[in-house]
Amino acid sequence: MTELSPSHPRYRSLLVRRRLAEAAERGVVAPEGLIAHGRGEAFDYFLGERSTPSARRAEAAAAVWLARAHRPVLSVNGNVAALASTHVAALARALPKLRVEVNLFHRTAARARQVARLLGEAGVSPVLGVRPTFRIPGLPSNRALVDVRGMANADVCVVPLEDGDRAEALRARGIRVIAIDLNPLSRTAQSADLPIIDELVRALDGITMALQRYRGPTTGPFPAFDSELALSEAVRTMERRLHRTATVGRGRAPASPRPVRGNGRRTRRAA
Ligand code: PTJ
Repeated sequence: MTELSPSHPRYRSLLVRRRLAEAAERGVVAPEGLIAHGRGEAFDYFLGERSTPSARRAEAAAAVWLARAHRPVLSVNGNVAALASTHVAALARALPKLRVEVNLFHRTAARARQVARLLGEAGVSPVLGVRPTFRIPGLPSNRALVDVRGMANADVCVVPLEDGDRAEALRARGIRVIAIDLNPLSRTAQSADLPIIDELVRALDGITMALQRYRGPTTGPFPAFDSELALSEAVRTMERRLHRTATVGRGRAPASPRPVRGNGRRTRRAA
């Protein structure tokens, strides 16, 4: 196996890739999950590989929604388990009422057990979703298979690294959806009540820290969140960075990019 040198400029990224590749060999991550990661990396590159102020505001807002929820649930797929099991466990410790549920698109019973085992080793207990007890109506994929103690009856659900249609199906059941997705153009991000456009680990840690600081009420109404603004701010950040890169270094002073008009929805595109 190629040895990774810490002096490599993209050492951290190489480490994460290796971790995912190994998890794919063990069957925790679906082969498609590696492709999904590459897409995420590209968007993170555009964002500057850091949490933007807008993402931090979204994480703080998500913490308030989760603190006030009666039955909050965090959905975990293969990529999430491989990349962030310990961060999921830290979030569950900060919010003991949070239920953690395995939910797989490329579902097999063996993969569900493996994902649950990784979460268990990180300290998550209980882990729901290994033996689904309910099917979300109108959703043809295996993502419909959920647990009555978890997602089927949640009031707030965190869905990181999704593939599109489940956010809409959850919302149709009256469940508030918090999405974590680096792609502000994805259908999940666009249809979520509270899209967090940030990298998974940074987002989970941001929510956990905000929860640890939170001293407000743990019941009551959910404060409004402007999802369209959050999406357009992410698009603008990417646009600005790309514009700067395209002009600086070619002897031209960077001019201000043209502002995104409207509410960012003009960039809507299905993932
Ligand atoms: O484990 P399974 O069987 O449930 O399958 C999981 C995958 C990820 C394969 C499945 O959900 C899928 O195909 O997802 P998509 O449609 O590729 O969407 C994943 C989204 O997550 C894309 O918009 C990526 O940009 C984004 N993404 C990838 N890695 C990260 C990310 N967002 C935040 N943090 C990341 N590390």
